[in-house]
Amino acid sequence: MEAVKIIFLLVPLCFLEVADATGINPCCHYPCQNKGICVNIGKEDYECDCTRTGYYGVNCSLPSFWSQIHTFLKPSRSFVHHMLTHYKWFWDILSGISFIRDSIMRHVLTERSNLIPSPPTYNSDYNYLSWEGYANVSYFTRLLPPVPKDCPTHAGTVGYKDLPDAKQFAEEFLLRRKFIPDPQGTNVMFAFFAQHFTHQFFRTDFDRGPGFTKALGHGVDLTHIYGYSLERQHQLRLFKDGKLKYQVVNGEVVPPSVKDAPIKMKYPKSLPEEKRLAFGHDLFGLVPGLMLYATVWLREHNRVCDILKKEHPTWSDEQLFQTTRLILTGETIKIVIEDYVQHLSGYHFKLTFNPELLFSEHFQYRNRIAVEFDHLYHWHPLMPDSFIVKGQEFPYEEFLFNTDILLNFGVEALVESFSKQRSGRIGGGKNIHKNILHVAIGVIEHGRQLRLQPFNQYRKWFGLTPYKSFQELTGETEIAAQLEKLYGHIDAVEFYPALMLERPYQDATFGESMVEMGAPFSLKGLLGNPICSPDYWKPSTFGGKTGFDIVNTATLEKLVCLNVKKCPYVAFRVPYDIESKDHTKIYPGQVRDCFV
Ligand code: FL2
Repeated sequence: MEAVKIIFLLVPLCFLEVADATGINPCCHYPCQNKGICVNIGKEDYECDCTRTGYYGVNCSLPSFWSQIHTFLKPSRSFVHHMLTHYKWFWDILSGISFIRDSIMRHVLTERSNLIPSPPTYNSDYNYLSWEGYANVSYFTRLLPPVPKDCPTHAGTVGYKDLPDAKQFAEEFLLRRKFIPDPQGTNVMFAFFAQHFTHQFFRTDFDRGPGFTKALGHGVDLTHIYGYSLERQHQLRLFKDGKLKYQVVNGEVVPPSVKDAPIKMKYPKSLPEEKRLAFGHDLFGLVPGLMLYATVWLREHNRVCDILKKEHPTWSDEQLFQTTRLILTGETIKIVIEDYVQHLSGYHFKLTFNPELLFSEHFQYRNRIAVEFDHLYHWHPLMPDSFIVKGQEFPYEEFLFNTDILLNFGVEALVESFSKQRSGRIGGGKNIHKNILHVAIGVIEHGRQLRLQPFNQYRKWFGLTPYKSFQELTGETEIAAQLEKLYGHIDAVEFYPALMLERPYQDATFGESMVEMGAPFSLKGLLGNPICSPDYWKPSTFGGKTGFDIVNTATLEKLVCLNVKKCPYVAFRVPYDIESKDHTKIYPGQVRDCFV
């Protein structure tokens, strides 16, 4: 009886074509559901290609038998998220049983990665599949094709013709009034890690436009450490024992100055040459937090070179360098999954980096950075109002491009200070410091130039239900009403603004969409790395068991503490009293034992 009812309901729906004689490109209505592909036929007609969507019908809206079963059995995302972020005792037990832990992790990785088309599909100039779009890696890829140029509104057919001014929008909804601390206890150490790590693959080529990238490796290639051209890499290398160039200042190993490694770096004209440090990434002189990570990774590189050289005294400089680079790539991925994402997700389930989990699955070891991932990752609310180093407060003006902060305070002091300073909450709005608000404005403007599809279209792509109202999006009424006035329709809300203004999860850094959209890109990028493939993932790739062990036991704490004299407090969250859950309580002078 129930099934008959469903069929009666669905049949009229599915044959209801988007028919209008208005001359509007019918694909502007997004008629094709469930990832069906909309193809124009003539001027006013269209066809949905439902191949392998699990749905059929004119608009791919009729589920196959298995799709119905699947939908019926699938728990909602927010339920899964609730489970994962609560019941610690339960996850402690599950995480302790290795085959269960492995099955869950395998499930997480495959489910998430399957949401990312691989090989990649569209880019900002090709809203249909093309060889150019596939082969031209100067483009960021796109999950969803651009909104057709002939649509009546930016969102397709709904919403107002004119969008709110990006600057006014940012000032109204994104600008920080009073610092909102992150409820998960995220610290500035995390914020700088995010910035340092992601800038290896987010390098928009503004000369060509917001759809282009200068990071042609499209993933974790460590070009931010080694330079993005062979020429740059060679300038940074010592050509002895595989090592990188360095200098010793105040008894500390730090990156070389541009005198010793003459490469192009972005610094203000006033900064003298000997204070200009040389990094793989030309912008890493911007903040001491980036300089800090560059210094730590430089030391780590040279430390690993020493270890490899001891085991392989006959190896050339080149082989020592290349093998060390692969080891550091592995360490990076390990730390990102098990420390960084572990913290960010707030999950009690213990995440693991184990490429072998995917060897029994169909998985493509390749990655292409999507422009949506780049936009989503503009986490500028993380940045605090000012930076506290050893009790001394630095406003932005004194902090930016200040290489003296690294040289005078040293790695230990910076790590300890950044680890104890709380960062801002990303989601929920009104938390971007005025000095960096222009970056968010830029993202909104680029999103428009790129004709990104509206937020709800992305919700659907990621298997989430589209929001039905502005109240549902923001979880309140005041901002919701203002947004409604500006956009007119919930289906017209833009991608980045919605991610920032979505109601965050309870006591969390951000809301459902940031997790559900960020995780697939992130995990695909991490596990899609060639070192995770069956032919690479073996001890010999990393110079033998010793190197492989370095990868498999890497942690943020070891990364820092094996490269300093006295181990500071180092974590991605501020220290807190576990009993009282009080994130603001800091143990004065908390110091851990050194590993060495
Ligand atoms: C945005 C989201 C993530 C990482 C970077 C940017 C992210 C990745 C993974 C997960 C959560 C995230 C977790 C581990 C997940 O997918 O679990 F927020 C299912």
